[in-house]
Amino acid sequence: MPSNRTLTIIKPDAFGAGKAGKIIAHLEQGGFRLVAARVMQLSGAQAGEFYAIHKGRPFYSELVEFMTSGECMPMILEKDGAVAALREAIGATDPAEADAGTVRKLYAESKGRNAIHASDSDENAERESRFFFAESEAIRG
Ligand code: IDP
Ligand code: MG
Repeated sequence: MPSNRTLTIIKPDAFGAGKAGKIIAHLEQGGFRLVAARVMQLSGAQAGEFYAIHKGRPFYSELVEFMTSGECMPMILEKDGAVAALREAIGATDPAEADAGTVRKLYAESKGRNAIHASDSDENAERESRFFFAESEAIRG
């Protein structure tokens, strides 16, 4: 996974509310290019494994329940310095603390139901991308 790619998920709150198109347009206008995308509903096992790093945290079961509550949209995005650029574009975890113009400020409801996921390192971007996509599914390798 080149370091100009990262993994995002439009979460069930935003996808279910029909905000996927607006969020993708916002990201494209911010210079991100869509490399791979799918629509799916996560099983409890999938959400638990994806967020295994948070196992034991007080919000873990709420997070797994939320992430399995409806369809979501995992995507691989490409931009120079993609991981840091996307973290900046989505804003703080809690939309109340997110900067103006960020995806979470614009589209998130709460700290839990916060519209979008973004990988936090190149290593996790690689792991998370492989969680959802085969290497052959990401265009241009
Ligand atoms: P991040 O998504 O900004 O990287 P993390 O701390 O990695 O934030 O937490 C992962 C996800 O867990 C958050 O996006 C949010 O959906 C959920 N979460 C984090 N903290 C809380 C909380 O205090 N209450 C409820 N849900 C939370
Ligand atoms: Mg995180």
